[in-house]
Amino acid sequence: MTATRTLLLTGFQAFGGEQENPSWQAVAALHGTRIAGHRVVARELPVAFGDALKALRVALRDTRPALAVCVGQAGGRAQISLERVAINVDDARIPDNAGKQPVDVPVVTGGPAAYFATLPIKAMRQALQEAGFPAEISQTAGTFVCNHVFYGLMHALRAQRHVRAGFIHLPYSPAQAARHPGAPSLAVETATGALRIALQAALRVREDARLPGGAEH
Ligand code: PCA
Repeated sequence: MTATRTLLLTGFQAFGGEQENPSWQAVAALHGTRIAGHRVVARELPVAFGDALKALRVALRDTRPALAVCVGQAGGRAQISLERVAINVDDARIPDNAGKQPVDVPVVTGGPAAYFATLPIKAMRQALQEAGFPAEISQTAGTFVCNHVFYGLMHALRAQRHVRAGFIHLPYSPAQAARHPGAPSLAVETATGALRIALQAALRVREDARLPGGAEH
């Protein structure tokens, strides 16, 4: 009997004065479903430097996933951002939910400057766009808790190259955007459907498509 392979998804708690976080709403909706023969397990992470990574490491240990994708909210962005690179720096503009505000400190002391996602991000973008979802490659996940978790994820899996991993940022939900005049938004059900398509592509595509084009952020 072959054990069912696991797809670990994480989303975040609300932060920065928001009432909700679409990243958790979208991944929670996929919890317990199957994507390309994989069982989806969703976990919620605190928006707190250090504690978020502890919770992520516990989730990785518990689930031993074949694919691990962390998801966060990027208020102000209009498209689903497939993140290319995690950098070894914490530099917070606002305090996290535990009141910590690290400035210019490494995520992992002595770690490499950056890790690339090991997801086929160009093929994922293509699959999303063909299905009608707004999607782009992003060259920075910022320097707040999302980049911290993305870097910690790639660092934790650095010796397990067969486990693919990466990070996806979602726009505000419409409820959030209503409190930020002019900010773009994406319905949570749309984000959930988009994640399913992106993850299917991530599980099916072995070698990334060589398609041109990054993004300005
Ligand atoms: N977005 C924040 C942290 C949690 C989240 O959903 C970020 O982009 O760093």
